[in-house]
Amino acid sequence: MNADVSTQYRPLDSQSVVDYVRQRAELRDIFRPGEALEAVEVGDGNLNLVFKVWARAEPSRTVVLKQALPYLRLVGDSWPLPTDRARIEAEALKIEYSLVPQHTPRVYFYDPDLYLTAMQNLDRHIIMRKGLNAGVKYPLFAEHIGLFLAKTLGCTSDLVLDYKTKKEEVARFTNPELCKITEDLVFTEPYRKTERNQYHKELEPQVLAWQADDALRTEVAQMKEKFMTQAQALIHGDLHTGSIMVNQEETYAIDPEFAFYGPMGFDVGAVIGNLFLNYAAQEARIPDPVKRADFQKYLTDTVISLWKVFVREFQRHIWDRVDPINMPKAYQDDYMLRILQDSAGMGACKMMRRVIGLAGVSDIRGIEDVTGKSIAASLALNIGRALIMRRREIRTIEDLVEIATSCRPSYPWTH
Ligand code: SR1
Ligand code: MG
Repeated sequence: MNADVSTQYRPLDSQSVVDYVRQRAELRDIFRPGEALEAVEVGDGNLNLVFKVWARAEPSRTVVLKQALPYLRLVGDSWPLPTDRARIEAEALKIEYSLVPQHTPRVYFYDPDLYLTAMQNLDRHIIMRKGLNAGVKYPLFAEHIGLFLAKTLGCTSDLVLDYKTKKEEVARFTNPELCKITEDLVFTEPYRKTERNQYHKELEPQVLAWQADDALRTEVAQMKEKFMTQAQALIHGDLHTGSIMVNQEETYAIDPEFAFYGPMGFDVGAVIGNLFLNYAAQEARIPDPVKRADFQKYLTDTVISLWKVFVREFQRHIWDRVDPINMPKAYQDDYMLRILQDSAGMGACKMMRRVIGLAGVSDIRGIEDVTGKSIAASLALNIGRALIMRRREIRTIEDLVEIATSCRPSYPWTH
Protein backbone atom coordinates (compact mmCIF):
# COMPACT_ATOMS: atom_id res chain seq x y z
CA MET A 1 0.00 0.00 0.00
CA ASN A 2 1.11 3.63 -0.58
CA ALA A 3 3.25 5.28 2.08
CA ASP A 4 0.69 8.07 2.37
CA VAL A 5 -2.22 5.76 3.26
CA SER A 6 -3.55 5.97 6.85
CA THR A 7 -3.26 2.85 9.00
CA GLN A 8 -7.02 2.89 9.52
CA TYR A 9 -7.76 2.92 5.82
CA ARG A 10 -9.83 0.09 4.35
CA PRO A 11 -11.82 0.16 1.15
CA LEU A 12 -15.53 -0.25 1.87
CA ASP A 13 -17.91 -2.53 0.01
CA SER A 14 -21.67 -2.50 -0.30
CA GLN A 15 -22.06 -4.39 3.04
CA SER A 16 -19.46 -2.60 5.17
CA VAL A 17 -20.65 0.80 3.96
CA VAL A 18 -24.01 0.22 5.68
CA ASP A 19 -22.37 -0.41 9.07
CA TYR A 20 -20.17 2.60 8.51
CA VAL A 21 -23.13 4.87 7.77
CA ARG A 22 -24.93 3.69 10.93
CA GLN A 23 -21.97 4.81 13.05
CA ARG A 24 -21.77 8.34 11.69
CA ALA A 25 -23.49 10.89 13.90
CA GLU A 26 -23.47 13.42 11.04
CA LEU A 27 -26.04 11.27 9.17
CA ARG A 28 -28.56 10.89 12.03
CA ASP A 29 -30.76 13.56 10.48
CA ILE A 30 -31.12 11.33 7.42
CA PHE A 31 -31.18 7.76 8.79
CA ARG A 32 -32.97 6.50 11.91
CA PRO A 33 -31.11 4.27 14.39
CA GLY A 34 -31.50 0.57 13.51
CA GLU A 35 -33.60 1.05 10.39
CA ALA A 36 -32.98 -1.11 7.30
CA LEU A 37 -30.54 0.48 4.85
CA GLU A 38 -29.58 -0.57 1.35
CA ALA A 39 -26.42 0.21 -0.56
CA VAL A 40 -24.88 -0.26 -3.96
CA GLU A 41 -21.49 0.64 -5.45
CA VAL A 42 -22.11 2.72 -8.56
CA GLY A 43 -18.70 4.20 -9.41
CA ASP A 44 -18.19 4.21 -13.16
CA GLY A 45 -15.43 6.83 -13.23
CA ASN A 46 -11.72 6.23 -13.57
CA LEU A 47 -10.56 6.70 -9.99
CA ASN A 48 -12.83 5.99 -6.99
CA LEU A 49 -15.44 3.91 -5.21
CA VAL A 50 -18.87 5.55 -5.09
CA PHE A 51 -21.67 4.14 -2.90
CA LYS A 52 -25.30 5.10 -2.79
CA VAL A 53 -27.00 4.32 0.52
CA TRP A 54 -30.71 4.73 1.18
CA ALA A 55 -33.42 3.90 3.73
CA ARG A 56 -35.37 0.87 2.53
CA ALA A 57 -38.63 2.31 3.88
CA GLU A 58 -38.10 5.69 2.21
CA PRO A 59 -35.51 5.72 -0.60
CA SER A 60 -35.59 9.52 -0.85
CA ARG A 61 -33.60 9.54 2.44
CA THR A 62 -30.27 8.84 0.84
CA VAL A 63 -26.59 9.74 0.76
CA VAL A 64 -23.58 9.24 -1.50
CA LEU A 65 -20.20 8.18 -0.11
CA LYS A 66 -17.20 8.65 -2.34
CA GLN A 67 -14.01 6.87 -1.26
CA ALA A 68 -10.57 7.30 -2.82
CA LEU A 69 -8.68 4.14 -3.72
CA PRO A 70 -4.88 4.36 -3.33
CA TYR A 71 -4.51 3.44 -7.01
CA LEU A 72 -6.16 4.29 -10.31
CA ARG A 73 -9.33 2.25 -10.68
CA LEU A 74 -9.17 2.44 -14.48
CA VAL A 75 -5.76 0.74 -14.62
CA GLY A 76 -5.33 -1.12 -11.29
CA ASP A 77 -2.79 -1.13 -8.46
CA SER A 78 0.13 -0.81 -10.89
CA TRP A 79 -0.74 2.92 -10.98
CA PRO A 80 -0.64 4.26 -7.37
CA LEU A 81 -2.48 7.49 -6.71
CA PRO A 82 -2.31 9.74 -3.63
CA THR A 83 -5.36 9.64 -1.41
CA ASP A 84 -4.88 13.35 -0.56
CA ARG A 85 -7.05 14.01 -3.62
CA ALA A 86 -10.06 13.08 -1.44
CA ARG A 87 -9.24 15.94 0.97
CA ILE A 88 -8.75 18.31 -1.97
CA GLU A 89 -12.12 17.30 -3.41
CA ALA A 90 -13.98 17.71 -0.10
CA GLU A 91 -12.40 21.12 0.54
CA ALA A 92 -13.04 22.30 -3.03
CA LEU A 93 -16.68 21.19 -2.75
CA LYS A 94 -17.06 23.22 0.44
CA ILE A 95 -15.72 26.35 -1.26
CA GLU A 96 -17.89 25.81 -4.33
CA TYR A 97 -20.92 25.21 -2.09
CA SER A 98 -20.26 28.48 -0.28
CA LEU A 99 -20.29 30.30 -3.63
CA VAL A 100 -22.91 28.42 -5.66
CA PRO A 101 -24.89 26.05 -3.38
CA GLN A 102 -27.53 25.57 -6.09
CA HIS A 103 -24.89 23.93 -8.36
CA THR A 104 -22.76 22.01 -5.84
CA PRO A 105 -23.58 18.82 -3.91
CA ARG A 106 -23.70 19.43 -0.17
CA VAL A 107 -20.90 17.76 1.84
CA TYR A 108 -22.08 16.15 5.11
CA PHE A 109 -18.59 15.24 6.32
CA TYR A 110 -15.09 14.22 5.24
CA ASP A 111 -13.41 11.25 6.92
CA PRO A 112 -9.60 11.70 6.73
CA ASP A 113 -8.93 8.10 7.83
CA LEU A 114 -10.92 6.48 5.05
CA TYR A 115 -10.44 9.30 2.48
CA LEU A 116 -14.18 9.36 2.20
CA THR A 117 -16.67 12.16 1.61
CA ALA A 118 -20.37 11.82 2.42
CA MET A 119 -22.49 14.09 0.29
CA GLN A 120 -25.91 14.83 -1.15
CA ASN A 121 -27.18 12.10 -3.47
CA LEU A 122 -28.21 13.72 -6.74
CA ASP A 123 -30.75 11.00 -7.38
CA ARG A 124 -33.01 12.99 -9.69
CA HIS A 125 -30.18 13.88 -12.08
CA ILE A 126 -28.09 12.09 -14.67
CA ILE A 127 -24.54 12.48 -15.93
CA MET A 128 -24.81 15.13 -18.63
CA ARG A 129 -22.69 13.17 -21.12
CA LYS A 130 -25.24 10.33 -21.05
CA GLY A 131 -28.09 12.73 -21.66
CA LEU A 132 -26.33 14.47 -24.54
CA ASN A 133 -25.45 11.12 -26.12
CA ALA A 134 -29.15 10.30 -26.07
CA GLY A 135 -29.97 13.63 -27.74
CA VAL A 136 -31.51 15.31 -24.69
CA LYS A 137 -31.31 19.12 -24.49
CA TYR A 138 -30.80 20.98 -21.20
CA PRO A 139 -32.14 24.49 -21.73
CA LEU A 140 -30.98 25.90 -18.37
CA PHE A 141 -27.49 24.42 -18.46
CA ALA A 142 -25.77 27.44 -20.03
CA GLU A 143 -27.26 29.80 -17.44
CA HIS A 144 -26.26 27.51 -14.57
CA ILE A 145 -22.73 26.61 -15.65
CA GLY A 146 -21.96 30.19 -16.70
CA LEU A 147 -22.79 31.33 -13.16
CA PHE A 148 -20.88 28.41 -11.61
CA LEU A 149 -17.76 29.28 -13.63
CA ALA A 150 -17.93 33.02 -12.98
CA LYS A 151 -18.32 32.67 -9.21
CA THR A 152 -15.99 29.75 -8.55
CA LEU A 153 -13.22 31.18 -10.75
CA GLY A 154 -13.63 34.89 -10.11
CA CYS A 155 -14.12 34.65 -6.34
CA THR A 156 -11.05 32.44 -5.78
CA SER A 157 -8.71 34.64 -7.84
CA ASP A 158 -6.49 37.59 -6.89
CA LEU A 159 -9.33 39.81 -8.12
CA VAL A 160 -11.23 38.99 -4.90
CA LEU A 161 -8.96 37.25 -2.37
CA ASP A 162 -6.50 39.31 -0.33
CA TYR A 163 -2.79 38.85 -1.04
CA LYS A 164 -2.15 36.46 1.88
CA THR A 165 -5.25 34.28 1.66
CA LYS A 166 -4.60 33.70 -2.03
CA LYS A 167 -1.10 32.33 -1.38
CA GLU A 168 -2.37 30.16 1.48
CA GLU A 169 -5.09 28.78 -0.78
CA VAL A 170 -2.57 27.99 -3.52
CA ALA A 171 -0.62 25.97 -0.93
CA ARG A 172 -3.74 24.24 0.46
CA PHE A 173 -4.77 23.13 -3.03
CA THR A 174 -1.38 21.98 -4.26
CA ASN A 175 -2.28 18.77 -6.06
CA PRO A 176 0.88 17.60 -7.84
CA GLU A 177 0.03 14.00 -8.69
CA LEU A 178 -3.37 14.74 -10.19
CA CYS A 179 -1.92 17.69 -12.10
CA LYS A 180 0.73 15.30 -13.43
CA ILE A 181 -2.02 13.04 -14.79
CA THR A 182 -3.43 16.01 -16.69
CA GLU A 183 0.01 17.14 -17.86
CA ASP A 184 0.67 13.64 -19.22
CA LEU A 185 -2.73 12.63 -20.54
CA VAL A 186 -3.94 15.98 -21.89
CA PHE A 187 -0.80 17.79 -23.01
CA THR A 188 1.91 15.19 -23.60
CA GLU A 189 0.95 11.66 -24.57
CA PRO A 190 -1.52 12.35 -27.40
CA TYR A 191 1.32 14.00 -29.34
CA ARG A 192 3.81 11.14 -29.21
CA LYS A 193 3.79 7.39 -29.57
CA THR A 194 2.99 5.85 -26.16
CA GLU A 195 1.49 2.58 -25.02
CA ARG A 196 -1.31 4.37 -23.20
CA ASN A 197 -2.81 6.02 -26.28
CA GLN A 198 -6.01 4.25 -27.26
CA TYR A 199 -7.34 5.46 -30.61
CA HIS A 200 -8.92 2.94 -32.98
CA LYS A 201 -6.72 1.80 -35.86
CA GLU A 202 -8.78 3.41 -38.66
CA LEU A 203 -7.84 6.80 -37.19
CA GLU A 204 -4.10 6.15 -37.32
CA PRO A 205 -3.27 8.29 -40.41
CA GLN A 206 -4.73 11.41 -38.75
CA VAL A 207 -3.16 10.68 -35.37
CA LEU A 208 0.26 10.23 -36.99
CA ALA A 209 -0.21 13.51 -38.88
CA TRP A 210 -1.08 15.28 -35.59
CA GLN A 211 1.98 13.78 -33.91
CA ALA A 212 4.21 14.89 -36.80
CA ASP A 213 2.86 18.45 -36.73
CA ASP A 214 5.53 20.67 -35.19
CA ALA A 215 3.34 23.78 -35.24
CA LEU A 216 0.54 21.98 -33.38
CA ARG A 217 2.95 20.58 -30.77
CA THR A 218 4.32 24.08 -30.25
CA GLU A 219 0.87 25.49 -29.43
CA VAL A 220 0.07 22.52 -27.16
CA ALA A 221 3.37 23.10 -25.31
CA GLN A 222 2.29 26.69 -24.68
CA MET A 223 -1.01 25.50 -23.21
CA LYS A 224 0.82 22.99 -21.02
CA GLU A 225 3.15 25.71 -19.75
CA LYS A 226 0.17 27.88 -18.86
CA PHE A 227 -1.54 24.98 -17.10
CA MET A 228 1.60 24.36 -15.04
CA THR A 229 2.47 27.95 -14.18
CA GLN A 230 -0.60 30.20 -14.03
CA ALA A 231 -2.11 30.07 -10.53
CA GLN A 232 -5.04 32.27 -11.56
CA ALA A 233 -7.95 30.72 -9.62
CA LEU A 234 -9.11 27.57 -7.84
CA ILE A 235 -10.17 25.57 -10.86
CA HIS A 236 -12.28 22.41 -10.82
CA GLY A 237 -9.63 20.80 -13.01
CA ASP A 238 -11.79 18.12 -14.67
CA LEU A 239 -15.02 19.85 -15.67
CA HIS A 240 -16.05 17.60 -18.53
CA THR A 241 -19.67 16.60 -19.12
CA GLY A 242 -19.08 13.43 -17.08
CA SER A 243 -18.46 15.68 -14.06
CA ILE A 244 -21.79 17.46 -14.45
CA MET A 245 -25.16 16.13 -13.29
CA VAL A 246 -28.31 17.58 -14.79
CA ASN A 247 -32.02 17.42 -15.29
CA GLN A 248 -34.37 19.87 -16.97
CA GLU A 249 -34.35 22.18 -13.94
CA GLU A 250 -30.99 21.79 -12.22
CA THR A 251 -27.24 21.52 -12.85
CA TYR A 252 -24.55 20.30 -10.41
CA ALA A 253 -20.79 20.17 -10.89
CA ILE A 254 -19.33 17.11 -9.13
CA ASP A 255 -15.90 15.48 -8.67
CA PRO A 256 -13.40 18.35 -8.17
CA GLU A 257 -10.57 16.02 -7.10
CA PHE A 258 -8.29 17.55 -9.78
CA ALA A 259 -8.82 21.01 -8.24
CA PHE A 260 -5.79 23.29 -7.90
CA TYR A 261 -4.82 26.87 -8.62
CA GLY A 262 -4.61 26.98 -12.40
CA PRO A 263 -5.78 28.98 -15.42
CA MET A 264 -9.49 29.81 -15.62
CA GLY A 265 -9.54 28.86 -19.31
CA PHE A 266 -8.90 25.23 -18.39
CA ASP A 267 -12.36 24.95 -16.77
CA VAL A 268 -14.24 27.08 -19.29
CA GLY A 269 -12.44 25.22 -22.10
CA ALA A 270 -13.32 21.84 -20.57
CA VAL A 271 -17.03 22.61 -20.81
CA ILE A 272 -16.79 24.08 -24.31
CA GLY A 273 -14.49 21.32 -25.57
CA ASN A 274 -16.81 18.62 -24.27
CA LEU A 275 -19.82 20.25 -25.93
CA PHE A 276 -17.87 20.21 -29.21
CA LEU A 277 -16.90 16.56 -28.65
CA ASN A 278 -20.59 15.79 -28.47
CA TYR A 279 -21.20 17.99 -31.54
CA ALA A 280 -18.66 15.88 -33.44
CA ALA A 281 -20.16 12.63 -32.13
CA GLN A 282 -23.64 13.61 -33.34
CA GLU A 283 -22.23 13.46 -36.89
CA ALA A 284 -22.61 9.70 -36.47
CA ARG A 285 -25.15 9.42 -33.65
CA ILE A 286 -28.04 11.23 -35.36
CA PRO A 287 -28.55 9.89 -38.89
CA ASP A 288 -31.34 12.32 -39.89
CA PRO A 289 -29.57 15.51 -41.15
CA VAL A 290 -32.36 17.85 -40.03
CA LYS A 291 -32.48 16.42 -36.49
CA ARG A 292 -28.67 16.40 -36.37
CA ALA A 293 -28.41 20.05 -37.42
CA ASP A 294 -31.02 20.97 -34.80
CA PHE A 295 -29.10 19.23 -31.99
CA GLN A 296 -25.75 20.59 -33.11
CA LYS A 297 -27.26 24.08 -33.15
CA TYR A 298 -28.46 23.52 -29.59
CA LEU A 299 -24.86 22.65 -28.65
CA THR A 300 -23.33 25.70 -30.36
CA ASP A 301 -26.05 27.98 -28.94
CA THR A 302 -25.17 26.56 -25.53
CA VAL A 303 -21.49 27.39 -26.02
CA ILE A 304 -22.40 30.96 -26.97
CA SER A 305 -24.80 31.52 -24.13
CA LEU A 306 -22.66 29.93 -21.41
CA TRP A 307 -19.84 32.31 -22.34
CA LYS A 308 -22.23 35.30 -22.33
CA VAL A 309 -23.59 34.31 -18.92
CA PHE A 310 -20.01 33.86 -17.67
CA VAL A 311 -19.12 37.41 -18.84
CA ARG A 312 -22.33 38.87 -17.38
CA GLU A 313 -21.88 37.20 -14.00
CA PHE A 314 -18.15 37.97 -13.88
CA GLN A 315 -19.09 41.62 -14.40
CA ARG A 316 -21.67 41.49 -11.60
CA HIS A 317 -19.67 39.56 -9.01
CA ILE A 318 -16.12 40.60 -9.82
CA TRP A 319 -15.54 43.63 -12.04
CA ASP A 320 -18.27 45.75 -10.42
CA ARG A 321 -16.41 45.29 -7.10
CA VAL A 322 -12.77 45.90 -8.08
CA ASP A 323 -10.84 49.15 -7.86
CA PRO A 324 -11.12 50.73 -11.34
CA ILE A 325 -8.03 52.88 -10.80
CA ASN A 326 -5.66 49.94 -11.04
CA MET A 327 -7.97 47.73 -13.06
CA PRO A 328 -9.45 49.99 -15.71
CA LYS A 329 -12.04 48.82 -18.24
CA ALA A 330 -9.40 48.12 -20.89
CA TYR A 331 -7.59 45.78 -18.47
CA GLN A 332 -10.87 44.05 -17.64
CA ASP A 333 -11.73 43.57 -21.32
CA ASP A 334 -8.28 42.17 -22.05
CA TYR A 335 -8.55 39.81 -19.04
CA MET A 336 -11.80 38.35 -20.41
CA LEU A 337 -10.34 38.06 -23.93
CA ARG A 338 -7.37 36.13 -22.55
CA ILE A 339 -9.74 33.73 -20.76
CA LEU A 340 -11.65 33.26 -24.04
CA GLN A 341 -8.52 32.51 -26.06
CA ASP A 342 -7.19 30.20 -23.31
CA SER A 343 -10.55 28.41 -23.30
CA ALA A 344 -10.21 27.79 -27.04
CA GLY A 345 -6.66 26.45 -26.69
CA MET A 346 -7.21 24.37 -23.58
CA GLY A 347 -10.63 23.14 -24.70
CA ALA A 348 -8.93 22.02 -27.91
CA CYS A 349 -6.36 19.99 -25.94
CA LYS A 350 -9.17 18.44 -23.90
CA MET A 351 -10.90 17.39 -27.12
CA MET A 352 -7.86 15.88 -28.79
CA ARG A 353 -6.80 13.88 -25.72
CA ARG A 354 -10.25 12.26 -25.52
CA VAL A 355 -9.86 11.04 -29.11
CA ILE A 356 -6.22 9.90 -29.07
CA GLY A 357 -5.26 9.16 -25.48
CA LEU A 358 -6.10 7.07 -22.42
CA ALA A 359 -9.58 7.68 -20.99
CA GLY A 360 -11.64 8.49 -24.07
CA VAL A 361 -15.24 9.58 -23.90
CA SER A 362 -18.35 7.56 -24.65
CA ASP A 363 -19.64 10.24 -27.01
CA ILE A 364 -17.14 9.04 -29.60
CA ARG A 365 -15.72 5.74 -28.33
CA GLY A 366 -19.25 4.52 -27.69
CA ILE A 367 -20.17 4.71 -31.40
CA GLU A 368 -20.20 1.10 -32.57
CA ASP A 369 -20.09 1.59 -36.33
CA VAL A 370 -16.42 2.05 -37.16
CA THR A 371 -17.05 4.41 -40.08
CA GLY A 372 -19.28 6.60 -37.93
CA LYS A 373 -16.73 6.54 -35.10
CA SER A 374 -13.95 7.53 -37.51
CA ILE A 375 -15.99 10.42 -38.94
CA ALA A 376 -16.80 11.72 -35.44
CA ALA A 377 -13.23 11.30 -34.16
CA SER A 378 -11.76 12.94 -37.24
CA LEU A 379 -14.10 15.92 -36.91
CA ALA A 380 -13.21 16.28 -33.21
CA LEU A 381 -9.50 16.30 -34.06
CA ASN A 382 -10.04 18.89 -36.80
CA ILE A 383 -12.06 21.14 -34.48
CA GLY A 384 -9.38 20.77 -31.79
CA ARG A 385 -6.57 21.66 -34.17
CA ALA A 386 -8.43 24.66 -35.60
CA LEU A 387 -9.32 26.04 -32.16
CA ILE A 388 -5.80 25.89 -30.78
CA MET A 389 -4.04 27.07 -33.95
CA ARG A 390 -6.42 29.98 -34.57
CA ARG A 391 -7.14 31.00 -30.98
CA ARG A 392 -5.34 34.35 -31.30
CA GLU A 393 -7.83 35.41 -34.02
CA ILE A 394 -10.73 34.94 -31.61
CA ARG A 395 -12.27 38.20 -30.32
CA THR A 396 -15.79 36.96 -29.52
CA ILE A 397 -17.47 33.67 -28.65
CA GLU A 398 -19.13 33.79 -32.07
CA ASP A 399 -15.63 33.76 -33.64
CA LEU A 400 -14.80 30.64 -31.62
CA VAL A 401 -17.99 28.87 -32.72
CA GLU A 402 -17.43 29.90 -36.35
CA ILE A 403 -13.94 28.36 -36.33
CA ALA A 404 -15.31 25.10 -34.90
CA THR A 405 -18.36 24.84 -37.15
CA SER A 406 -16.38 25.49 -40.33
CA CYS A 407 -14.48 22.22 -39.72
CA ARG A 408 -15.34 18.98 -41.52
CA PRO A 409 -14.16 15.42 -40.88
CA SER A 410 -11.19 14.25 -42.96
CA TYR A 411 -12.45 10.64 -42.91
CA PRO A 412 -12.81 8.82 -45.29
CA TRP A 413 -9.26 9.71 -46.32
CA THR A 414 -8.95 11.02 -49.86
CA HIS A 415 -5.38 9.81 -50.42
C1 SR1 B 1 -6.09 8.28 -15.44
S1 SR1 B 1 -7.44 9.18 -14.97
C2 SR1 B 1 -8.12 9.56 -16.48
C3 SR1 B 1 -8.93 10.75 -16.52
O1 SR1 B 1 -10.06 10.59 -15.68
C4 SR1 B 1 -10.36 11.83 -15.06
O2 SR1 B 1 -11.70 12.13 -15.20
C5 SR1 B 1 -9.45 12.86 -15.71
O3 SR1 B 1 -10.02 13.46 -16.84
C6 SR1 B 1 -8.28 12.03 -16.07
O4 SR1 B 1 -7.46 12.61 -17.03
MG1 MG C 1 -14.05 12.47 -12.11
